[in-house]
Amino acid sequence: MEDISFKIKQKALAIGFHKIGVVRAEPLYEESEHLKEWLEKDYHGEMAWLEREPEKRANPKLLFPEAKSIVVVALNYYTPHEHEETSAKGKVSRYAWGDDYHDVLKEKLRELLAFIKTLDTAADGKICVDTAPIMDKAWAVRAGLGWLGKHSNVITKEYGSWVFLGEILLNIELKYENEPVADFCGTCTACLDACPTNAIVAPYLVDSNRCLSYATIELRSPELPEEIMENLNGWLYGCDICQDVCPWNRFEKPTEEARFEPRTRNVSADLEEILALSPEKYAERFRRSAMKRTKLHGLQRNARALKKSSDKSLGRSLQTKIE
Ligand code: B12
Repeated sequence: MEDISFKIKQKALAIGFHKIGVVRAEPLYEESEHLKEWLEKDYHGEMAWLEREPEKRANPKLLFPEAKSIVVVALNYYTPHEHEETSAKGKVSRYAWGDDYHDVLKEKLRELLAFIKTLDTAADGKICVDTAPIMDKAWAVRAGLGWLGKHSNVITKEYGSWVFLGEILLNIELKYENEPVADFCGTCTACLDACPTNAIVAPYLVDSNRCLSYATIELRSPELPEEIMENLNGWLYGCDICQDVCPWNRFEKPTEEARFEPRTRNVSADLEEILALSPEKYAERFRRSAMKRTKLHGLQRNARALKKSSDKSLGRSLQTKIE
């Protein structure tokens, strides 16, 4: 068992994961209480899928009954590029610049599971990345990959919070030796202070209804709420403000994963180009990209909102000039 756990960790690093931890599969009692409270406060907004079977989301054995262990991984997605601050373009969040992380992580986790099956022929597992009813961040914290930041994302000492998370639920016992990482946020409130819509309603607690990332990605309404539109700060898809201001992200390191390098014109997208996109062109440009999640009408809604808000602020600045 000792040997298998060690070999799995070695292989995971060889496959390209940046951090790995192994934990016992068991119910997440404390986290599930927080999840229930969060759902009761409607902090999940229109993400109805988060209401479905919350007990399964907090108990891996309900998701994969044979589960005994969970292999948790983190993959660095930081690439050394910056956004352009111009009203003609819309900012895309770092996590969506390159290829869809779901595909990249699942491919790597499949390779790792296949390797585990060579070590123990009785081994079987379930791969989870983001969309599965499981709490990726809670397991990353339990596995000692990092701590839960006040912006509610997992922060690692080595790569900051620019990491994707994933798991393999396994039907074999392994050696569990991960020490939880202390919370190094301390008294810092940079993320809470910087969020233009006060979506981080309390340390570690995000109200999605106020979050620019939620509004630009998950919200399906034909127009963005007024308060969001007035505070878009140039974001077309997703939002990185709470991470950009985090002092722990000064330890960011470029990833070796070439598929996370930005696609052309995908860091700051030209708004006129987005508004002129046909469904065919859209499908071609965002093939195997996480940006597909908001669909063409969502992306063009966001682009219209950005144009409207920049025209408004232009109007305002011209008005002040006249006065
Ligand atoms: C729903 C969701 C969202 C929602 C809601 C975000 C949220 N904070 O929950 C929205 C659409 C807003 C969102 C946005 C983003 N997301 Co998202 N999202 C998810 C998803 C699918 C579920 C998260 C979840 O369960 N939320 C429910 C709440 C209740 O759980 P929680 O956030 O862990 O909250 C905990 C704390 O609040 C804690 N708590 C409550 N009170 C208190 C008090 C104290 C004192 C303490 C210590 C703790 C505590 O209890 C809760 C449970 O442990 C996960 C994938 C997954 N399956 O887990 C990805 C995931 C969290 N998202 C991810 C990313 C990258 C993002 C964005 C950065 C993308 C972007 N740049 O636009 C933003 C970040 C916004 C933010 N600051 O959270 C990554 C985060 C990776 C990391 N390093 O942590 C994940 C893990 C996907 C992945 N597999 O990589 N996301």
